[in-house]
Amino acid sequence: MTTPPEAATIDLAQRERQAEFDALIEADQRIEPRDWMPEAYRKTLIRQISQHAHSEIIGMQPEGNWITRAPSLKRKAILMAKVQDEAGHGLYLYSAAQTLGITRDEMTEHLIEGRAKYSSIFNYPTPTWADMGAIGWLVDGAAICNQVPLCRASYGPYGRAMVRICKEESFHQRQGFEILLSLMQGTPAQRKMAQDAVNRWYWPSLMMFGPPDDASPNSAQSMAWKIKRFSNDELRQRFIGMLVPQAEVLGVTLPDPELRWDASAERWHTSEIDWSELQEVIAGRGAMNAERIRNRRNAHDEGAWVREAAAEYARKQQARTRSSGERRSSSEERSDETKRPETTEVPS
Ligand code: FAQ
Repeated sequence: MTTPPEAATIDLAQRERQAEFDALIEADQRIEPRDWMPEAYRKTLIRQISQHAHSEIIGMQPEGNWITRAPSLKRKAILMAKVQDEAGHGLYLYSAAQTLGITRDEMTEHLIEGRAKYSSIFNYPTPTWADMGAIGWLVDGAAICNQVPLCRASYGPYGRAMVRICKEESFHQRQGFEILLSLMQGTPAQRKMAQDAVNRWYWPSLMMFGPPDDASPNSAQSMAWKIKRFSNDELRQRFIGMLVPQAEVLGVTLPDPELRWDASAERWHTSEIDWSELQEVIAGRGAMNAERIRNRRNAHDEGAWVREAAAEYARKQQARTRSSGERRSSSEERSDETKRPETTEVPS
């Protein structure tokens, strides 16, 4: 059977586009929204970027919970700014995902219907002020470890969003460290509160990097496409290496009696991570999953009038710009007509 000539042409064009895409990836160049990309690459990016955006948006809740109860005006102002930054990160990331052909409405719908994933870490409760310190130090610390390499992600809009986000995350991590340091220099009750928060957030923060490499179905392809630059386990190891000296400065104990540097293997030896806990939380059965989604859905419903008002305002602005544009172009036409005899005059 012979291939019809049009099919052969399409096939050739497809192979050429794929070769161009592969060459860009190979040369460490950026893929931009205008470029052709394989469908699976586009879908993977939508999956990862939208999950990331949802994480930032849901991630506002555990700390938002403490804004009214922060122990001083200064702490309140700092926490409010941090939570606002997270909203901003979510918006950059939704915008990056939108360049791939999904709408913000679709992503929001997936989230509030409980169909979208977001980071497991935000499904744990925040019962004490020390949790704000532990979130900053451990959760933002893990986020930085994971996200600095994403600044070099092969997809341009994602990489560029990550550069701005990482600058703010490093400030967030330091403010968390500073909360814990103040508590550790305080009364025995404050030190106990700080250690208790570290005990509760340490293991979940290690789980943020995802399942171990041999159980991570997406890693190999995402690394081949240079979306991810390091595997989940490599980043987890790097994170532990960052925490150990910082824990010493703080005077807190990382809650793993087996934690030690294994010089022969050149890696941190840890106790076995409880992967069943990660699976349970990802499946929606963590302590706070239902409440986080309920709050997000309520906020979305209660914000309907704001979206309607903003859309109406945008519509009116557009109509005004259009009609003043029309007025301008018709008056330009008139003034062109009055000028025409001068400019077109042919000297005799
Ligand atoms: N939680 O094959 P892999 C922040 C899912 S932002 C929930 O290894 P991949 C800032 C995964 O999606 C924190 N689900 O997947 C902040 C996949 O499911 P799918 C968020 C998880 O994509 C701080 C399946 O398991 N950061 O903290 C988790 O190659 C403070 C198999 O996993 C990002 O999103 C998990 N922990 O690697 C805000 C960074 N782990 O989609 C407020 C960007 C895995 O096939 C306060 N994302 N899953 O159905 C990434 O780097 C990657 O997507 C990973 C997962 C590393 C999260």
